[in-house]
Amino acid sequence: MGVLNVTPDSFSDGGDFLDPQAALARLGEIAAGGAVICDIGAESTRPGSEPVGAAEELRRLRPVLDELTRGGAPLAISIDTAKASVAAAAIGAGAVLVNDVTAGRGDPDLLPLVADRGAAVCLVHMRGEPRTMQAHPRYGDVVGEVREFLEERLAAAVAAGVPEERVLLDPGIGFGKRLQDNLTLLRELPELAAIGRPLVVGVSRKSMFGELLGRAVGERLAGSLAAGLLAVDAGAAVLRVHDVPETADAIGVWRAVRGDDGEE
Ligand code: HH2
Repeated sequence: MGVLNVTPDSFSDGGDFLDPQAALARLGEIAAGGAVICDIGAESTRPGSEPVGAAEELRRLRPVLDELTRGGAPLAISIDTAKASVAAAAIGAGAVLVNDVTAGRGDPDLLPLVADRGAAVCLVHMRGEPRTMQAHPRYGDVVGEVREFLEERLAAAVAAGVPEERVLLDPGIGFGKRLQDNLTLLRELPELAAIGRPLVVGVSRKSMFGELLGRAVGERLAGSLAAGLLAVDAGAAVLRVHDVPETADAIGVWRAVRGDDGEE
C-alpha cells in the first residue's frame, strides 16, 4: 500500500502533493512502483496534529477524486479518513477501502456507511487522539491490550453490517505508543495475526527510527525497509509505505528466498 498525502502538514511529505497534478503524478508512480493499493489521505494524523473539518478534507481531495471519477485509477484506492462524508465521496469516486485510524469510533456513521456501500475497512489501534496520543502512553501488556481492542472493533464492524471478510486490522505503530511498545508489537505480530484477519502495518519513516537510530525523517528508508520486512515475515499482509519501489524490491527478495511465486 503506497501513501499519497494530500495535506500541507503530514510528517514526511506534507505539502508535496497538495497540487492536483502532483498528486495524480504520484498516484501513477505508486502504481508503477509495484503497489496494489494507494492510500489517499487529506488529514494528517501525525502526533500533535490538529484535526481538520470534513469540508477542508473534501476540498483537498476533490480534484483527485474528480480525476478518479473521470479516468479511473491504475490501482485499488483506499481513503484514509475517519469521516463518513469523506469516505462516501471517495467510495463514489471508486475507493474500495476505508482506512480509519479511529477504527469506527470517530464518526458513528462510518461503519454503517462501509456496510451499506460494500466497501472494506481497515481498523487501526490508537490510544487517545493524534493531538495528544504521544503524551505519556503506558501499557501493562501492550500486545494483549491491542489484541483486545482490535477484536472489539472487529465485532463492532460486524455488528454494523460489515462482513468479517471485508475487515483488515492494524496495530497502529506510533499511535499512542512508546518505542518499546512499537518493537514489542512488531515482534509479537503473530499474536495479532491469530485474530484471523489480514494485518496492515505502517512503520514507514516513523519517529521510532528517529529514536532508535537517530535518523531524521529523510534518512529512515533503511530502517523502514528492515522493520517492514520483519513485519511481513511475522505475518503482515499489507505494508503501508511511502517508498514503494524500494519496498517492492525488499519483498521481492523475501519472496524469492522463501520460494514464493508472488501470486498471493
Ligand atoms: N500511519 C499514518 C497514517 N495512517 N493508517 C494505517 N492503517 N496505519 C498506519 O500506521 C498509519 C495510517 C501516519 O503516516 P502518514 O500518513 O505518512 O503521516 P500523516 O498522518 O502525518 O499524514
